[in-house]
Amino acid sequence: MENKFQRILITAALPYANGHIHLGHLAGAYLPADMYARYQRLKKRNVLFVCGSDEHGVAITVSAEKEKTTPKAIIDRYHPANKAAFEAFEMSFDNYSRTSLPLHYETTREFFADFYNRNIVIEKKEQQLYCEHDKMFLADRYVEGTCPHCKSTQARGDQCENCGSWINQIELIDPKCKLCGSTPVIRETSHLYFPLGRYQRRLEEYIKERHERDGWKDNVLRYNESWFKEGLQDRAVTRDLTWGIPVPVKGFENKVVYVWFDAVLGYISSSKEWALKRNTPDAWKEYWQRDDTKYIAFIGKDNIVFHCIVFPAMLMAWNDGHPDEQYVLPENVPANEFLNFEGQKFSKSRGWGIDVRDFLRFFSADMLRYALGVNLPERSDSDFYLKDFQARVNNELADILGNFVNRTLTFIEKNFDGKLPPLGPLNELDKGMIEQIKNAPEKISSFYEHYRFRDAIAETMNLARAANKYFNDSEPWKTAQSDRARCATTLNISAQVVRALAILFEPIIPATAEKIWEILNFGTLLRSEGWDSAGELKIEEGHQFKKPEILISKIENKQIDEIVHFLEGSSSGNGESKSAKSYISIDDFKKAELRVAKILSAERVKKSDKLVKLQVDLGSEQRQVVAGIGKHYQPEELVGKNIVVVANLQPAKLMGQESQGMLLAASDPEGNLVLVTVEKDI
Ligand code: B3M
Ligand code: ZN
Repeated sequence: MENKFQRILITAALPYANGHIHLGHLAGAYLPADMYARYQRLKKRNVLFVCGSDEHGVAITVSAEKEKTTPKAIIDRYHPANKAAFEAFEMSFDNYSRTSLPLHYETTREFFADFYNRNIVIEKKEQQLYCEHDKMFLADRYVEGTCPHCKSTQARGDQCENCGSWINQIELIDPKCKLCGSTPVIRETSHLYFPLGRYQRRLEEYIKERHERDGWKDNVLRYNESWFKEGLQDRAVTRDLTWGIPVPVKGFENKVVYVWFDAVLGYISSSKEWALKRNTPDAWKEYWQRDDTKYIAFIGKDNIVFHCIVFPAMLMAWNDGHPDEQYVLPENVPANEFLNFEGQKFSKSRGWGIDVRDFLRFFSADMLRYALGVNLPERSDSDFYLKDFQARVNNELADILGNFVNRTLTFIEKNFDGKLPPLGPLNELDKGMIEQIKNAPEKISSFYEHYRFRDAIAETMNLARAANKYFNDSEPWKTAQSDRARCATTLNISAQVVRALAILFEPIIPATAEKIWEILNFGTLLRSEGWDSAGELKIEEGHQFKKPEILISKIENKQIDEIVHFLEGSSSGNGESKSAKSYISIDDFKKAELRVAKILSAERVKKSDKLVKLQVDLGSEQRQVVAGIGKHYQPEELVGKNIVVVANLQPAKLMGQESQGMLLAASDPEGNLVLVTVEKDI
């Protein structure tokens, strides 16, 4: 870190409070942000790390409509749930706020009114999509259609998830109202616009300068370049909705502020709330309004334009009019790509993926942090497979780190009464090991400073790996008999490495690091020496350790089976999505291609008592369909039945087996599945 900086401000994207956060969210923004914050605190830097729930926008109102409840009920359910999930995952936020707070309304109004008064935000008439059936303008996610850029058919009125473009809704091809499915008409309405185009040149310079100074990631630079190439356009920052922050401008009181305008300001509000809670109401300014603050914004790739272009432009606009209140702009925006789960994109609507709170019912936060961390989608999308997860935990966390800590302390317990033996004359192996501990903090630091978290973790685990090798090569179990002083030296150095590992692993697996400190019998005061001290031999001869305990227990196959069962149960339409009843249009229904199929053969999918693999004949072709009916039908009794399948469903992989369609079934009051069959061969 450049010396110029006195403080580090860290933000992680504010997740919408409209659903549970899942593993993909963690890998995108939260785990890297937390590792970075913990690392910087260990470096003794002055850190403020804030986040909170994003509680406005159509993401919330659409969820409310689906669940037949109010937006308020939705945010009041998911805000606490997500806050708790983050806590369980050991996120070390200094504050986790929410954008429904009055404090946040004030911040947003202050910016908005200021922009209006200074003629930055101006009124324009524009063409918008209007649904004549629902009698409303279709803001953002209320309309879906084909993306004009990548031709994905699931683009929304504000953004295409597939290619990341920020869309002007009337550019959508074949738009449809999300509520009733009908084709909207174009009507004129009036909105307030933020003149993004006016800031293009300055934004390009800003990014160039920060990139030269702090090394921005290629994926982030590429996105921004494509934005600049297209040319930045003025953007409407008001919406015809009732949910949101009312526009603080005369004549516009019936509209609300566009969610992205208020969401990015949520970082500032969260910092204000933090300051208020500690009774230093102005302390937030030290982070936001001083140019010796280094501000790092962690996000997932779909939020790049808002953090690299929109938010900086808003802050520039503010700074231009307020010489005494100069906000810092992000020094870097290290956005990650996406994480897939078992080979497929996380999808709330398809029920694919796993929520953090559910995962943590089965496994510890540290196991998840480690396995996600080694596999973060830093440069490109990456995959999370349960089998990999198990292997990482067992072969690395348990067999390398856990084993080294355990064998060192067990050996000292048995041979030296649990006290640190003296360090004698050093041989080459000892010198090599000491050299490695000495170099480790700086080497790993440089990865953290450059947002290379996967490399930081690999390098940290390498130190534990080297320590195991040192222990093996030194053969203390032999020298315990033949050369006690030699044996003592080996164990002294090994114990020093254990202490180094407690420090260096803290950003990655904080609860395990805490356990190591406990076993080392170090009070908080003695641990407070920080990151750089990991390279030194700090434990004094004679120091009494506690009785060692198993640090990380291995994951058995049966535990993986349990979570797989759980996932099979939750992806078949149980739970929350059940209440999500809303009408579809006849056109929607026509999209589903229902075909009668004869079952030719059926067999169980290995390791699953629920899934059955069927070969079916559609008349014109044969297909493989994987269905969750194994608890209700024996494979033999299925053969020959005429069933109904949705033939044009996107193929999916279930436990590694491709399914090229979905069969129809219904459940009786006891929860037994009954296949929908056709009486005759047709
Ligand atoms: N809530 C989008 C998301 O959850 C949005 C991020 C806001 S960051 C200020 O992905
Ligand atoms: Zn697109």
